[in-house]
Amino acid sequence: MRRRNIQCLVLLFLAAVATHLYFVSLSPSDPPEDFAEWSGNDEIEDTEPIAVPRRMLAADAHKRDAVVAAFQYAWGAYERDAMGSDEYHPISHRGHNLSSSGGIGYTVVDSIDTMLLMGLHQEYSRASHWVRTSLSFDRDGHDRCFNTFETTIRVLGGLLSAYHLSADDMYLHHAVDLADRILPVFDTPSGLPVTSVNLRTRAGIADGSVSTAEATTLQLEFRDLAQLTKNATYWHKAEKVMAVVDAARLPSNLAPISMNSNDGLFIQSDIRLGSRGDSYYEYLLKQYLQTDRTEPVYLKMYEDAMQGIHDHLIQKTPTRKLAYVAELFPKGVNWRTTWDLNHKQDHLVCFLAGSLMLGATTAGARRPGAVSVPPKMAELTRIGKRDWNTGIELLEGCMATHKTATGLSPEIVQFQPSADQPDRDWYIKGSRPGGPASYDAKYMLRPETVESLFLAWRLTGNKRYRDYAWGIFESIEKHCRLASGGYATILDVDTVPVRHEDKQETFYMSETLKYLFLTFADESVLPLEEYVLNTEAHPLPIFRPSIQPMFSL
Ligand code: DMJ
Repeated sequence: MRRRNIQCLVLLFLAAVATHLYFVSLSPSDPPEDFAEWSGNDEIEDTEPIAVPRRMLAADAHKRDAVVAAFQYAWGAYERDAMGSDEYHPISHRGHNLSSSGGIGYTVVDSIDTMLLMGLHQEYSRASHWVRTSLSFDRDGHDRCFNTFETTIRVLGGLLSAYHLSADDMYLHHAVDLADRILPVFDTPSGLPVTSVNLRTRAGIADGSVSTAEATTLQLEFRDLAQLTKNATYWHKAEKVMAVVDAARLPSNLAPISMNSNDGLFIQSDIRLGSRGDSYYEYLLKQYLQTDRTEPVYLKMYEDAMQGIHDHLIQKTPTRKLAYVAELFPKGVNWRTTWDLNHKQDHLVCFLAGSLMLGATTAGARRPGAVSVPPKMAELTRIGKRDWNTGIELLEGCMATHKTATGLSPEIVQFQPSADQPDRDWYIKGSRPGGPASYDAKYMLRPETVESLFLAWRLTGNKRYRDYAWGIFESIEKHCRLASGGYATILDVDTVPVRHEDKQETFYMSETLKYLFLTFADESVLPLEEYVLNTEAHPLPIFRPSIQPMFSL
């Protein structure tokens, strides 16, 4: 009898070990079956949702501090070699300005709120001193101009979030100065902005077309400034763009990537969630959230766009069923067009996974503010559940693209089988492990996957996402960190030892390290109920507008 008991115990032990090993062995490309149910919390749909009090997500202090140390390493090298320069080349130890007459704070301003969130007082005090003594927008720029979108998301966004987190008026004064210099870009026949601006002469540089993402990713910043200053001009200029885009919409509710700033219509061009398209979709949701869900017009645009994405772009690979977002190429002229599906996904698209999850728990909540962590399916609308599931699946698809020699994902992936890579159902165009690398094979310290992992962690509390984020951080430490200081782009994610390119992108300190930090920090450092993050990860507070919006349903 005793022997049988011992046998039973041994069998039970072996079964427990096998179960444990099974779950540990789940790789990014092998999501558990019925993944939505696993990650969320499915319950009977008709149950009335009840707000469940919950414990705050606590910090993982060891990992959080490692990310802070990485930020100090990146900033320290920049400060040593290139303090005040717009861009940083860590291998040649030099900076570079977008203007021959001096920097406009591209890197310094972009990094300040990360220092504030991380509690880096010494770095912050030197950076704010530079802003106080050296920042000027009285600059011509190379070829006399700056990019409207990049200047807005990095510098205006950075100044606004620095103001919100520090309450130092200096940042607000600079933000007003910069925004006033940018405002002339909206003086076009349609109201769509032009791509470039001369900050010194305060003139937009007209070139007829503007990318959709660039035109529609200025709104959080200008609306925030309007709310702070009570100057309605900022609001209405940015808002007019959304009315123009809404009027130009295609029946699919998807947005081609180019617009004509004269007539306000789409130019026949690709449809994609990657470059030149991405943050149009991101800001539909975030504009709705920014004003505390008081503007249903953005909810409608967002829901319509997400329907279009589900109808036309979301795909799964035939073998491993990896979810991804394809692109559409137009064929034909003057909109007598058929569209070809292209199974290509930019790293940039990985923002969509977290954005869909955030949308599901806010726009897709049956009762606003009454969604558990992780959400119970009864708390979400039908569309909310669809978006939640798609977000989770897309995130697994993005993680599968990290199955490379470096553990880092390439700039562009083709989600199609290739004879060279039988063990994964995607490949990098023009590249072969160990061979010459194409542009697509780079990892340039981009944030989009860790941005989605941060949101997934916050919205589920599931350690799986922290583990993924930590894996990416370790790979960055191993392959992108330079012994001489700073971090650099790597040329081919599939070749080790890696070769570097002489560039530390500004979004590494403003976005990638901030999202990693927030993933391991205490939730109270930045509660999602109180802030939206602009597309450069600058947090802006949620508010009820004191300015009367003019664009509505
Ligand atoms: C950032 O400048 C912003 O996130 C932008 O919206 C897209 N690209 C980069 C980071 O990859």
